[in-house]
Amino acid sequence: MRRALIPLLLPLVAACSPSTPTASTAIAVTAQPPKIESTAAPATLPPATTTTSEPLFVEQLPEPAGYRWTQVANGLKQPVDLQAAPDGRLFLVERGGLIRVIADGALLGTPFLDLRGKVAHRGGEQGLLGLALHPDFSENGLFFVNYTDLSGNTVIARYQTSPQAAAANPASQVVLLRFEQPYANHNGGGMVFGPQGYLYISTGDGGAAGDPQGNGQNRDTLLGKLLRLDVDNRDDERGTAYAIPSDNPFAQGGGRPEIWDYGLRNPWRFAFDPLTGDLYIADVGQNLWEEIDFEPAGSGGGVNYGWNIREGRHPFAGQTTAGLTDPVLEYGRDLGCSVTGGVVVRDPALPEWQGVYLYADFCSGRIWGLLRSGQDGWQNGLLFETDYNVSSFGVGPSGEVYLLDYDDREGAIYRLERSP
Ligand SMILES: [Ca+2]
Ligand SMILES: [Ca+2]
Repeated sequence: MRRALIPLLLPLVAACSPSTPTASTAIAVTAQPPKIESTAAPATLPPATTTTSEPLFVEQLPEPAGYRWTQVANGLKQPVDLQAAPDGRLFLVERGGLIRVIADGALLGTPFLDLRGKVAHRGGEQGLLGLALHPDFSENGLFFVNYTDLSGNTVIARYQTSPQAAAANPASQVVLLRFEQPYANHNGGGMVFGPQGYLYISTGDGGAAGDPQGNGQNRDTLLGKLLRLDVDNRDDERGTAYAIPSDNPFAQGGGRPEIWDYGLRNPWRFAFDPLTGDLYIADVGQNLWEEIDFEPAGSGGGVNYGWNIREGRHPFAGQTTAGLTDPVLEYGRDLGCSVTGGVVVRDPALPEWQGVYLYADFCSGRIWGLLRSGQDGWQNGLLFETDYNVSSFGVGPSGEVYLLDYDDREGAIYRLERSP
């Protein structure tokens, strides 16, 4: 079976983890971490540590035996995203189209929003895939969703609610962007507000295998990209309910003005370090290599991450390397089959984790840490071996870190904590 035909969120994969993880399971490291080369970072990197204040990054990855993933909710149906409201609520996205709520530690029966009538979730990769709350959500009640509609095409839509309301008004939908998906898979799905308050959206290459349409390298399509929109303004000239930030790399031409980066295959999840503004993109590979791309704060965008000329650091459809940015990390089929991008830990309760970028493999359940180390290098280490199908990570209102264990019925949320 061709690797590309294995959906990222293969429902049957849940059958591969028959044991339901129990709460408060401490998971020991039982395998050697993958070997990665130290990769020289771009010259624009700020120092990884500073002597004038608290270090931005710990010097070593933490010893994982002192930590555990504690279950905080279960019984979810295919959870794929977690976002925190400023008032402490957690919004959980179920792939079928519900946004559910955890309030005061309890999973509520009434959903925050029910999009099941608008969302197709055929195969393993369609559905309600991403949620982002406006940075001023507590004042304006705006939030944004990314889903595949009943025709399988991608919709980016805005909703508005009273910030404290238990449920959003489904009639408040304003579609910002809609674009055709030529195949059912590779729909991206990530939605994150960046340091300047612009909304970043990850799109897949459209699907099938090997990017047959060449979308990753085609700057005239929104597929295979990271997009960057100004959702606080509209563009009456172009007739869009969003505006193009004037410093987007192709705002003046050379490609669709919404594009921030390109050459991506299926960047399901990406994250900014909230302290440094650095960007981490986890791009799901084709047959051989899963990868983590790194873009330092202050990048002007327009970065070409290589797909489909390259898969990871290896030739795929071509031999050139000119103008292409390789990942800072890759791993092969010996360690997993589908990377799930995580978050940079900035939990004040876990100072020994400061600056560690967590990521996982959906198939193998392995969870690694990637840490900027010194001026120009990286540490990477296997931290946890689990039987979770990690579909996403999230950050709570206090900076606490969660992971989502994907399952058709027993989907669960876990929080990273120090072992007692
Ligand atoms: Ca697609
Ligand atoms: Ca790449």
